[in-house]
Amino acid sequence: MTSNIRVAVIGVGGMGEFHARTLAALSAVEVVAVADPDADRRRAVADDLGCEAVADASALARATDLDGVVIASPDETHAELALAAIDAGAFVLCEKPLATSGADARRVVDAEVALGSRVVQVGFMRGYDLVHRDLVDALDRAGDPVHVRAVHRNVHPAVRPLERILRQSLVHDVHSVRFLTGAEIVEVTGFGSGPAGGSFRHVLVVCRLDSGATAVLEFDDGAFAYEVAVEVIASDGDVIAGQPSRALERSAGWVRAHVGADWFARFGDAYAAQDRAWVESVRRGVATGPTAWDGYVAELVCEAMLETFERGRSITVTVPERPALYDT
Ligand code: ISE
Repeated sequence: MTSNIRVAVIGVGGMGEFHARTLAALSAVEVVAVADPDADRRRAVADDLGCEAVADASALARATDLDGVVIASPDETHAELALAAIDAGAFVLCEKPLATSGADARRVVDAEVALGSRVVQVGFMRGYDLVHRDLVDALDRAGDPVHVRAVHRNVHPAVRPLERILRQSLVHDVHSVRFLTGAEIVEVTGFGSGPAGGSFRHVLVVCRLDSGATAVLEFDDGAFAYEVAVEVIASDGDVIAGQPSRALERSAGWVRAHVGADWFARFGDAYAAQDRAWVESVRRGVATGPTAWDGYVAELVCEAMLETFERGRSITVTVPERPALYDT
């Protein structure tokens, strides 16, 4: 493909607007339309980018003159929009979660398999983060992963339902465990604490992997600052990836460093690198990065995590056989 790639962005809330602006700044890309149910929001972004503002997200996903569609709308809409875009012949960058049920995520996988080519990338962006890439390099020398400790802290003033915490936040840690170990999570046991009323602030999920390794996902939704850290204990060494180091300010009896309260400060570069990689894959004609299969398996683990909290016992995750399309 030599001309500019034509892209639409569906959903221009925080994340979608970031994608739209990041993509519009790339020389090889033309953002031709944005969709959002909020008329003021879609108009503001469209006016800034000089593109069309569309109210009907499904119609935009079905448009046949697009090379790529970015899906950053509410989670429940992801799978249907991805299916529509695949059907219309576009490449897809879909924010996580790929779907809000294993069955719907599987429909996306099946659509790709029927097409016979990979066209979907799921927005698990940590693999584009320098610290995580460093971690992967170091793991090559550290031997076989034996245990992963994934720490994830958010600053959410309002209590989120557990289902949102799992599908929007812990789903990243599930993906981290999978891509750092190359193993599947086959059993989960969940523990939660505070506040009362059907959700939790702290969520702890202990996982058993099919390699024999273990993982623990530690999540806090009411933290003082945004943080993602991961530690892998391996057969020949340990690898730890914490917060990237920031300038230390020493004054008036304090030593402090800015951390930030949201993920853009920590992962802005990774999101931008992910978007550039996606554009490159669209130009080359085959999706790269985290696959629809990764999104599907992560959703199966999310369903099992919900169940462990509902039933108060360990839940087995059965990962079906992976289609050959996802072999490389
Ligand atoms: C958010 O949607 C993200 O994708 C962030 O990376 C994650 O850290 C946060 O927990 C999610 O809510």
